[in-house]
Amino acid sequence: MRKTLAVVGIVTVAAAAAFVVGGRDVATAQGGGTVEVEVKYNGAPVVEKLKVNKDTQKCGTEAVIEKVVVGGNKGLAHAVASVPAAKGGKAVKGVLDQKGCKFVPHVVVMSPGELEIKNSDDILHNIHTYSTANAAINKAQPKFKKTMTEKFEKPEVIKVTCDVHSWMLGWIAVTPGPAAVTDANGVAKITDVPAGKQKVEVWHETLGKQEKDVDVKAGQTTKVTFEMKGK
Ligand SMILES: [Cu+2]
Repeated sequence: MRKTLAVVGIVTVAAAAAFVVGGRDVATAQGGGTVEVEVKYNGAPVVEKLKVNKDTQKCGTEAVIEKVVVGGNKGLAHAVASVPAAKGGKAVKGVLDQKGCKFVPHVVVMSPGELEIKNSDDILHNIHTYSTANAAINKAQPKFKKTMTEKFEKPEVIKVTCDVHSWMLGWIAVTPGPAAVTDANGVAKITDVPAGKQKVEVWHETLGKQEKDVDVKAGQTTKVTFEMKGK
């Protein structure tokens, strides 16, 4: 009897999950379509390692700097896929953390506006941005300052480093249109893209930029593949 009850419970949970997914699909259909971007790279990963002798209780004794991350099926991670001309979509607030003496995520996408910068490490970090369209920032974030907020109003990809920990490197992609970052398999799903002909742009920190035309259909997923070339 108990077994039967447990099975009923699982079925109910599954039905609830299906309902949520269905609801999301309806929302997408109203807002436009989805562009599934696959970014491939034929070359080898680029990883640099550095000995660390500072704040080792938080940072560890070795920093791994991943410049080109290649995952399953030659997928390129940490690439920004965006539709820059499709303005007026849902605003996305960026959140960037400093955790284990790394910027997490390595690449954060955000709409023009506010970025929440966290310090989860309980040690001193320093936010140093290299920007041209937005004002550059060079600000200490002591361990007691768990969160600070900065404004980036102009579209731009901004390099961010920490002057306390020389290996820390991250990117802030301020995008006017919908955008997403590729995962470990090189896939990024851009949702709420207006239907019609759109230019999809892919950017990677060392492999550069590429552009492709995509015909987006409302309520549907359009797939497009990019192949980044080594330099
Ligand atoms: Cu730091």
